[in-house]
Amino acid sequence: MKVYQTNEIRNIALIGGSRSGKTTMAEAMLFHGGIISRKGTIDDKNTVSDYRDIELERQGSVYASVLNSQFEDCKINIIDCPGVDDFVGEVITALRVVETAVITVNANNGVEVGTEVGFRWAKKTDKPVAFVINQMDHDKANFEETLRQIKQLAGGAVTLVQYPIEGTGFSAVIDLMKMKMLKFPVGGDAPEVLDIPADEQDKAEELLNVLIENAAGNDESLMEIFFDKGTLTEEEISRGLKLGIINRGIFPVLCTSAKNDQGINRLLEFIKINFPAPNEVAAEKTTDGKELICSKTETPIAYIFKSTIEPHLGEMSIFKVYGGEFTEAMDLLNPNTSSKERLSQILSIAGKNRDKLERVVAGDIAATIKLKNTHALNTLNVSKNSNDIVAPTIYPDPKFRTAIKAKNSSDEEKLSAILTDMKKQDITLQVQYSKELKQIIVSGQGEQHINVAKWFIEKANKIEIDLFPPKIPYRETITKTAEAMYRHKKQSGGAGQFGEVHILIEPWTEGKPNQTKYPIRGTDEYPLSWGGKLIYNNCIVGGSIDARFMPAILKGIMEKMEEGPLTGSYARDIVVNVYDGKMHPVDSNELAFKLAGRQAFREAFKNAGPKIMEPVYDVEVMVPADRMGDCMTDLQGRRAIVMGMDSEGDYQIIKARVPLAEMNKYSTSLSSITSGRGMYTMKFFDYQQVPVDVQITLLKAYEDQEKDDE
Ligand SMILES: Nc1nc2c(ncn2[C@@H]2O[C@H](COP(=O)(O)OP(=O)(O)O)[C@@H](O)[C@H]2O)c(=O)[nH]1
Ligand SMILES: [Mg+2]
Repeated sequence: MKVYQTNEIRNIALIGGSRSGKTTMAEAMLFHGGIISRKGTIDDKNTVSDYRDIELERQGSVYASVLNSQFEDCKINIIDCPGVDDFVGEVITALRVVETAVITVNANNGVEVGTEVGFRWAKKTDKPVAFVINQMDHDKANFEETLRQIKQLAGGAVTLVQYPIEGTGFSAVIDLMKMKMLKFPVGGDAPEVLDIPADEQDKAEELLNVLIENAAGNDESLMEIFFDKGTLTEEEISRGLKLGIINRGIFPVLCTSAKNDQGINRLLEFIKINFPAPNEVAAEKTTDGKELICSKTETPIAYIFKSTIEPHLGEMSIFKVYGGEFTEAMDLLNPNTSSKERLSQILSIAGKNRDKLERVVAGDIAATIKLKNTHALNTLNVSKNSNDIVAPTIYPDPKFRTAIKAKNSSDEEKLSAILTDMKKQDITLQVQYSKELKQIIVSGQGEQHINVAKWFIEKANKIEIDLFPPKIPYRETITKTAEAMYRHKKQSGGAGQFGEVHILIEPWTEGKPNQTKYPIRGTDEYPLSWGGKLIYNNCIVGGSIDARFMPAILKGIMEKMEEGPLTGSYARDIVVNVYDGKMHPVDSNELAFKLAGRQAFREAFKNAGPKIMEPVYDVEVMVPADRMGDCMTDLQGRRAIVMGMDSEGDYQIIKARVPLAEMNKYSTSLSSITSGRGMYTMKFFDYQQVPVDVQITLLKAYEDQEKDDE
């Protein structure tokens, strides 16, 4: 395969509504570029892009597929993304490495949730956007209405560069840059270029003027020419258009039928001429803020933006070259893991199709296999040359958590291996074994995201699993002082056991002086791995307990801190003063004091106004204004405290604090309240005391569970 130079490369992401035709469009683009000789379809389950079993079964994309096509001397790398919001991680992955987002809009449905979500992410990542109104062949296609909705979504920057001729089905468009009519031959291929019919002339000229004004508006020198001559040449329009596209001052609109292969050839040409090359947009940065100049003469540096696990090949790493050029067999260094790697092969990929490349230059996208310790979001440098690390892509925090367990305990090991593999290719899927909860917690972007994980485990790997709501990591603490003593005594037969401990416990607060009614002879401060502290004061007078037993008492207390007396959760923020006790000349030993310490602590804790604390999250919800009331009612049912409100366009933003225990399946509820338009983020805020009624319920649940365990 040919080696393309930086200025001959265009990188695009196909994003937008589910079922708007992204995958079909990618297929048509590959067909036009001669990458495939036969076009597959979604119905026949043979597209290049949706080749994974799960995608064939769902008849829709789940993972972004990296593909490539060409137009004349230009290589067009295409990342075909899933449209469902739960797979937004793939959209973010793609937007990171492309210069332009192509948002497909279904001409039957107009702007959909997926269109809005796609546009929002393109805005967040500051990416240029072009809209393609697809499915124009459909009986119910409504170009004008769809265009109106796109303008409503994206504003005045929306600029037509083509429009369909009405009344003939979809067989021709007027192309404003060319000022020609493009007539589509039946069965696809390059359009016939004809003069604009007389009855379209006025409309075409009117729209051309809008296009020219928008194009000139992005470049002062063009503005001058425009004022001088009253018009611009095709080349001049193109120059202004490209600048406008780059700085998001223009969102061009084209129209196609991906299924019938109409308008695709012109779309590819438009991409080549008017979309920015990788070196024509803002430079990427390293973690130190250094700009990486996209040129093949720079030091080679590449960024792995995605990994996939391919049958028979193992982990495939897909990368974009941010600087320099890479050749086969190069020695590499991964500065993230300090791992030495070798670029055994460079592959140009399109779904399952792979072509070997001997080199790949700045701006291009390619893949490699057999890297030892390199995964998504890592940087590859040429051996020892540089320690620059490309700033990794930032993904939204997970929104949906579930606990997972193999139905058959003999599958546990296999399950954890599968989860590790899944995590490698799905960056927004998080898997964590919680030692505290003794559960494996899987979290992702929504219920559908988790269901895909479930599908892989159950269908592809044949392991039966249960999913259930995760336990909540509660904390226990005390609110007042309390004393307790415990005597551990066992004297049946042989050697006995004896230990007696008297303690006073107090709540600990940061900054409060460490003092108690007993004289402190020694103090130790233990920061706890689960947050908060334990202060251990030795207040023993007159040698009532030997110093050598003090660590054993602490050990007993710690055991109870790890499995708090109320609900078995971690306890925190407590001062323990050991002020008295008794020993037996023969029977006292460490075990006896450990048990005495443990029991004394448990007794004191119960009398010290114990309370349960729960994790509370800062939640920010974005809802369409007309669903605000329902959304508020739902939040109130979740014990939310509203902290503030804001608005953004047609959306309201609610900021609230919500206990984690109440956030179970929130993404699913919000989605149903807002018909999929709502979005939210959540971040841990702090631990807060649970209300009395909740505490009572939790205590009872723990008691019942303890009884069951007995
Ligand atoms: N009539 C018509 N159907 C289309 C067109 N493009 C895609 N489709 C159909 O719409 C459905 C969804 O297409 P797909 O490419 O999977 O959409 P994606 O979810 O955006 O990737 C499939 O049944 C396609 O055959 C088109 O231009 N015209
Ligand atoms: Mg698709």
